[in-house]
Amino acid sequence: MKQKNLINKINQLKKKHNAIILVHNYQLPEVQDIADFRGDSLELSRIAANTKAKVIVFCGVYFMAETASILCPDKKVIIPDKDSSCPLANMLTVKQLRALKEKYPKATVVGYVNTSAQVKAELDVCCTSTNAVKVINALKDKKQILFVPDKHLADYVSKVTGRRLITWDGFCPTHLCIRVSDIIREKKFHPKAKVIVHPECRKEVIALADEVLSTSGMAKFVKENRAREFIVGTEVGIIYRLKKDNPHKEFYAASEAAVCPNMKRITQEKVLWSLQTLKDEVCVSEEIRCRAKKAIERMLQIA
Ligand code: CIZ
Repeated sequence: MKQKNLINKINQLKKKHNAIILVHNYQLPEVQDIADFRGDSLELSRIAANTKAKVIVFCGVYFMAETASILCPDKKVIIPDKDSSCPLANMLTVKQLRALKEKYPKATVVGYVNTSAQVKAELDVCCTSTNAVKVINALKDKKQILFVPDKHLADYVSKVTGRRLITWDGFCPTHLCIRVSDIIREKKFHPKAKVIVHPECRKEVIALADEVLSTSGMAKFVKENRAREFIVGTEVGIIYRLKKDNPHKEFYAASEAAVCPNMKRITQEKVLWSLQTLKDEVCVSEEIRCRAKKAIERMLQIA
């Protein structure tokens, strides 16, 4: 089908089903182009919760669509490719988390949003890369904190807050593709560029950054900052958005290897299929949903 026809069909079906398309910052350009809203996982979930639309087409990895479903049980959340999973989220199972909680029974458990709904149900508080520092700072009275599953984010948060955290050995394989040598090379090519990196990067990379930011933090920072050039240390998909929003600025990927294959599974064809079939629906059991929602609500109260 020709691209124009495909987009027309998507728009007709959106109207028919009262649907909106939410697209994560790391998605393919063709998917970003049909977004009603783009953002990070929490921004998108909050839009999902507040929209009048009845159907949410969530273009991101599975845990993100689950988060939207946790926050809006009255809506149908569908994902155009249910196999878009997050390797970092898959690195911590409920069983592993329960064993860790048994080892540290008095610890407050903080979990990154990159976790399954079942793992979220075991948390005291959830956090995102935008608010992790705020969340930890708000737990001043807590003696012991477990921070799961990303050890690099935990290391960064620990450094900024001065809090010792008990961590898990999880990591994002895509962010680990970004190396110190990449930043050094790009800085040589673009000496005036500001280096912005994601806190899921390794600490040696973070040490070379001008700013450490989530994807929504990056979108805001580059818009407001006077610099005209930026070296971007995160999944390369965000560069399409940054360039589209800031056509007069230049963006250079710290590493072209930082591609998340799961984020690239969704295409315009799959979005059309999703709207034609209203599949695949993301379902979280009511018991898990209510417990997971509490951890998200605690985060929202703090941040
Ligand atoms: O919360 C998100 O969307 C993730 C995983 C990263 C980010 O910084 O946007």
